[in-house]
Amino acid sequence: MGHYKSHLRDLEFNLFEVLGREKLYGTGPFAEMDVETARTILGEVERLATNELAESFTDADRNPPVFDPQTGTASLPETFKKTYHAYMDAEWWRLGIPEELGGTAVPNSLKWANAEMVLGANPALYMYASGPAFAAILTEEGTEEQIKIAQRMVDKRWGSTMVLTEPDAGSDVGAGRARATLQDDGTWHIEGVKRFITSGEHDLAENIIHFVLARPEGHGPGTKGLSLFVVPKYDFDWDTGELGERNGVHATNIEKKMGLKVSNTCELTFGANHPAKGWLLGEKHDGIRQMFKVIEYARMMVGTKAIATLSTGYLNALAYAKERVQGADLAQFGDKNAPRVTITHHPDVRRSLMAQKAYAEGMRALVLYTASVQDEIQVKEAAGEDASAPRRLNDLLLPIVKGYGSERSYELLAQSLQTLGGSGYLQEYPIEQYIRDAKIDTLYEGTTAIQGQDFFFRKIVRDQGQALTALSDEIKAFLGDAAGGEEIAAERGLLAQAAVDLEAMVGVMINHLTATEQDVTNIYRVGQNTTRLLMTSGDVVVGYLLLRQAAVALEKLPTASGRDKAFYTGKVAAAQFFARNVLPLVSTQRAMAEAVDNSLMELPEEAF
Ligand code: ST9
Ligand code: FAD
Repeated sequence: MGHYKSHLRDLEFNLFEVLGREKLYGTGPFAEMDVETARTILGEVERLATNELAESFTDADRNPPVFDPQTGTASLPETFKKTYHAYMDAEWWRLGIPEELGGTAVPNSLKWANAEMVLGANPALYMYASGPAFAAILTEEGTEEQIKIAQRMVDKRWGSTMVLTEPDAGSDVGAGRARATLQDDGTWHIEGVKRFITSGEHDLAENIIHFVLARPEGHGPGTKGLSLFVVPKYDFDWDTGELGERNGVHATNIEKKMGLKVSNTCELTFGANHPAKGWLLGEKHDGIRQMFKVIEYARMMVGTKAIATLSTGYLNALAYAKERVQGADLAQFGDKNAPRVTITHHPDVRRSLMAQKAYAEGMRALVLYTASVQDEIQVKEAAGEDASAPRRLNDLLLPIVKGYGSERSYELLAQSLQTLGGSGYLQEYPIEQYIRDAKIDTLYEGTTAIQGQDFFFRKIVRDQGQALTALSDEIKAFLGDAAGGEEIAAERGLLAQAAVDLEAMVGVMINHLTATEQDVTNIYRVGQNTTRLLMTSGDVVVGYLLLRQAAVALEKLPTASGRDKAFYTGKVAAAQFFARNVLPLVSTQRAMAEAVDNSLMELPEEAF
């Protein structure tokens, strides 16, 4: 048995018992889909993930690729190549790829449910395998002619990258200095150094298509002056895909990292000795908007990766705890001869396991709930209807999935490790690697600080609170229905109070923002609270989703038996635990947000 422990039962519970995804099947854009097929796909992906995909996870960490400056590449370990080809040959990557490129239309909820298992089993694999997903940006934003590139990418299974970051332009993408110069033949030459580029160089595919932000000569400063260019590793015939000359983009270094070691993180140098030829994506200089389509996808992916890792971390910890015998039952503290028990008998271990379970399952619910909002966008757009409301809601939820999902997963993975005691610290178990591999999730695709700012300034203030109000109304409607009855009445009360406190927090931040009209330094008070708001909002949404699940479970429990009974009982327990142990903290967060002054900002730097 490999390291990866999936939770297919919970994925299916979310999709079919809570979110009612089956109602979309057989209609609209998903006319070809039915529940049985969906369950078969999930089962097959689970089998693949737990076996072939998980197989190289440890070996590729212990024997990571090493950069060879002579050849300018870092070959991937054979074990990982085997995994990669097993995944590509199984063809599940076609789910959600545009049909015109040979993909299969599926609701995003099904796509992300499958993605969770792949990302949990072998996260770097998903990234190396995302060339066909990248091709979609060409179908949406490219010219008629450029759609040929998309088709070649899919047919030839080429790799792909998103290329934004530079040494002096990380969070501040607009500080990028890479330049683009128009050539007489309509192509562009890119010059500059990009760093930290995932999958920027490898030997899994014969070609790599880079999507690069660079500034054309004479264009303005900041992100709005950037354009998006398609730059291949090898030039190629757009009709046949036959490879031509090596293009002037080269890996000049590959980073040595804390974790996710098999994922090559590359310094890419463009146009040093030889021109790096590229094409402007589409016909307009509109790079940052176009790149954000990729970023939105990648932020969803990073959140899903983090949460998938926590889930397998928890399930590994649980399996260990059920076996590990240590100490006597606390209730027998007076008896030195009391029998030794498994650690699941200890209240403190139970507390920690339940925290891991509640967050892992609550954040899975968050991912799939967000994906279900994306389903709604897909359905409405296919029907030619206005999809702005679900779009706004999806926009609001994305920083929670990414920022909150990654922070809480990293935090709770430490508890998964703790459950194993000293053994958790050993490489014999997967959790130390999970922690190393998951740390990156709070950093790339926009750090948590950036997610917090995006959440407040763009997704709440700029949206004039429309999506937030819609979500808050949804929670109020759930509370109004008294779903789940008496059994979870107290917990619904805790959710209601947390929702009030959260609204008040937003209110105080808006007041601070408004007060910048009198004194601009009030913006610092907002800035001290943006991450707090993001994290607190995540707790409230997860609390809501867990209680929604508990209400469904309570309905099913009277007729459930065996494993189902245990599953539903666990659902109610997780929701109650979360409501009792996490939601009351929202009041404290509110009080802290209200009390924020600017003393921190007035403190001289030397005092730190
Ligand atoms: C990275 C990669 O870290 C790590 C993993 C790699 C994995 C690769 C595999 C992934 C698979 C991908 C498959 C592809 C599938 C594609 C499918 C496509 C169909 N939402 O606020 P302003 C835009 S990569 C949407 O003034 P600043 C918007 O156009 C590196 N759009 O920003 C806006 O204009 P307007 C990741 C947004 O102050 C414009 O930007 N690096 C959003 O100029 C300007 O907005 C980062 O993530 C949004 N939320 O710049 C950088 N926000 O307002 C993090 C902005 O007119 N830094 N736009 O609409 C930031 O995000 C900064 O906030 C900043 C600030 C750069 C945007
Ligand atoms: P900085 O921006 O310097 O941030 C440093 C600290 O300051 C952070 O804590 C940050 O939150 C904080 N901070 C910065 N600005 C602000 C602000 N305005 N307000 C509040 N806090 C702020 N990039 C790509 O383009 N493509 C890739 O494929 C890619 N893959 C990556 C893979 C790995 C393994 C790594 C490590 C990075 C990757 N990146 C990639 C880059 C990644 O997106 C950046 O590292 C990230 O955006 C942060 O930028 P930075 O590292 O320069 O940190």
